[in-house]
Amino acid sequence: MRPRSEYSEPYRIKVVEPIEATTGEEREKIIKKAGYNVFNVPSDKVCIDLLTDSGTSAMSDYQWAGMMVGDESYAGGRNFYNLKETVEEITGFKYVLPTHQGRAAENILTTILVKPGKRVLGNMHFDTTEGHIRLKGGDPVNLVIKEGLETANRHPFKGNIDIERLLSEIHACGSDGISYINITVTCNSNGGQPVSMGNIKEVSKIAKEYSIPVFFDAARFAENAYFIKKREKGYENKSISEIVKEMFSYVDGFTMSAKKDGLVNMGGIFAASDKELFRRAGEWGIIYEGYLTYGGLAGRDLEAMSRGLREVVREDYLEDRIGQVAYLGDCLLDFGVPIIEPTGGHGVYIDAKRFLPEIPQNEFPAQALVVELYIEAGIRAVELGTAAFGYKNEETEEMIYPDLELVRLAIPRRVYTDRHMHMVACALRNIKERKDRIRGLKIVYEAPVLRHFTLEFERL
Ligand code: P71
Repeated sequence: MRPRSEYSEPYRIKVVEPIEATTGEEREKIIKKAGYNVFNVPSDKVCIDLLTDSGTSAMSDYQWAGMMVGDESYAGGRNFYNLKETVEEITGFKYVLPTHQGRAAENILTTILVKPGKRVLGNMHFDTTEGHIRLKGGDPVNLVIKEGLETANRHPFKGNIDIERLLSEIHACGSDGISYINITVTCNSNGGQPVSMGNIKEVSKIAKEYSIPVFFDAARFAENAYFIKKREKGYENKSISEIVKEMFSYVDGFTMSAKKDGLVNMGGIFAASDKELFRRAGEWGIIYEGYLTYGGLAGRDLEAMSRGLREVVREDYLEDRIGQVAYLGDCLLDFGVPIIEPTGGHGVYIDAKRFLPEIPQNEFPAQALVVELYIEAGIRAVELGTAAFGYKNEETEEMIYPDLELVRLAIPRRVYTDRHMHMVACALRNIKERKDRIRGLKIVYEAPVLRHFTLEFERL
């Protein structure tokens, strides 16, 4: 194993959590009983859990210390004011509403901005955002650049919005036909790919011209800023904080799942610059989440979030974080495992179509690989392919398959070491050696909505 760089992690470890070992034989039984769906596997039967980077990160001693100074007053607690001050300092937004997680902030935003029958334009809306837009009668439209969907294309900003397509959407339905524009930074759905400052600026300029509000889905804002610093001309000597400030200066507000770059296990934020819009958001916030100064969270959670947001914009932290993701990607490429390149901010995405070309999409190649990875080494990944996004056209009864058939290895922040990453790569190398013997799957149980959480399969 080669170390990833001459530098080491910018932290040392004070508390550890044991990982219980299981045998391959046990895992065969467990995954069969789970209907070949890793969501049904108890987490203590998982060795390395890469299901998600959301809410799974390790808090610092400073964040844990903050939990002890939680002010649990119903209204006006001190931790809310700390959070508000932090958010204003980092993003420039002074109207801040805490929520219990990201989708709750999306619920509020879509409730006030989505007009039935009107479109919401974006690079690629995340599932929960898309769900909320549709629930309010809106029409989510994805306008990511074409390079964003080509897994081997090494474009530096594969999360960018296609400006030509954006303009033709606006010309086709007029600004009245569009509720708002939503830019997801980084773009989760195609590999945690960043959006460039140039693209954010241009989208914002066009939106202003047509009086369309622009919001960020800011779940991974700091990781996006790091890529801008590393890849965009003119930003190499700017600090992460300066880049973050500039990014947020181009939008009218944001929703944020703080479970990612907030470095907390639970929490979210809604923020906006317009006082009237924020007042309306607050009205819904009170009904859905709780009073304005706690939004479904305990005071101690607000303090941890406030401290996490200050830690996440540190460059040494980001260098280590994104470096670890790139390291896993490099190990996999060395072993000849096809992945989305370049690697993004929060995980490595394996291209199952290229890895298991013999298994057709109707036999769930990405899910079959998720199952193999669990059996091989107790590693839990998540399928982002036919199980998650395939559906039947109700009129024609025809199955519609997604373009991308991916297995996501999402990496929790500050949780696993490079040796864990190396073990993941070795497990995939072993699977590659016996991949001709891997069989596809068929569905035996399926729920009507969000089926991938509860699907049950049998091996073919
Ligand atoms: C991820 C998640 C968590 C997740 C959510 C739904 C199904 C499976 C896993 C959540 C996001 C996200 C973006 C860009 C909003 C949310 C919702 N991601 N925007 O990637 O990535 O945030 O979970 O706090 O409600 O595993 P929330």
